Amino acid sequence: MSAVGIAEIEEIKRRIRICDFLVVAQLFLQDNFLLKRELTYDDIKPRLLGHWGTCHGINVAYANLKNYFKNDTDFSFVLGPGHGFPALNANLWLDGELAKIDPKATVDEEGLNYICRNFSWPDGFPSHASPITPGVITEGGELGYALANAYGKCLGHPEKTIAVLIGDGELETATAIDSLNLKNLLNGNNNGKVLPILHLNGYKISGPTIYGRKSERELNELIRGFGFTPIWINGGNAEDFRKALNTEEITPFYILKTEKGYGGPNRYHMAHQIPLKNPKTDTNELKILEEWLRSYRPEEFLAVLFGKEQENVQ
Ligand SMILES: Cc1ncc(C[n+]2csc(CCOP(=O)(O)OP(=O)(O)O)c2C)c(N)n1
Ligand SMILES: [Mg+2]
Repeated sequence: MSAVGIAEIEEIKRRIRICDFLVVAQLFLQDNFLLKRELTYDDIKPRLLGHWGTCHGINVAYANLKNYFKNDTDFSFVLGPGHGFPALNANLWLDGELAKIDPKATVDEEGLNYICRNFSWPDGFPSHASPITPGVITEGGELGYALANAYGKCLGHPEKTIAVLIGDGELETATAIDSLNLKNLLNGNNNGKVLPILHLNGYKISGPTIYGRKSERELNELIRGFGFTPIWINGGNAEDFRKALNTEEITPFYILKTEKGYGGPNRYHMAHQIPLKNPKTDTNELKILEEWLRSYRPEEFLAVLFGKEQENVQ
């Protein structure tokens, strides 16, 4: 496939911006989702529960992969860190996938309000991916199985390509690291292709990851030792992503390097879960939250989005 064009880069960036905004809106807001007026304490959910830190990286991977594989109906995406559910749900909502199984999740203002209000909410969406999420058959809280699932899905299906996003903390689990050996079982023409993507954001909950602390050379050698070719992708860059996906290497292993919580408010942005604890009672935090939400310029893309109604926004 060719290099990524300027228009496509703009589309990818816009999609990431929409989804990042939707993540923050789901985590914090119970009203005023489109910021049509100034935020007030009443707009904030009473109990803040969900995961911020991993979400931007998921949105980057989702947008770039979706753009690249848009004409391949045999492509699928497996998401390891199920705690990144607000990002997954944002993408599924945007594409109208959620509306197929949940008629209230329409791709319009009402549907947006619905997914935001009901995230991590009694009788609403849980904080992690779960069987009510399209394409999810397990509870998404346990790390380690993504890669093995993808290899299993490819077994006997040469037409399939499956990209798997694996957290760098997740790769510390015995299940995940040992699953790299499955590559040796799936060689040949009878099986599909798995594209592992390590989400190297350097942290797992509040601690550093082992892979984040290894030198680039050490990590490359580890990956080569499993028989893969390491290919690095700078998180924010669509050209790098496209170049990486265009590789002619037969066994690529992608390393998507992002800053945990990229785009979040200063000082708090690396938070694994909620970066601002008290926007419901603290004026300063409420102000930071409002600036953060407005930094995605929701009024620009939402006008375009709802102008298009149900159309698939690439
Ligand atoms: C098997 C297992 N062990 C521990 C946990 C607890 N846990 C939840 S999230 C998390 C950190 C995940 O870090 P990483 O895979 O790097 O994801 P990200 O940084 O993208 O959030 C851990 C250890 C878990 N969910 N599953
Ligand atoms: Mg991590």
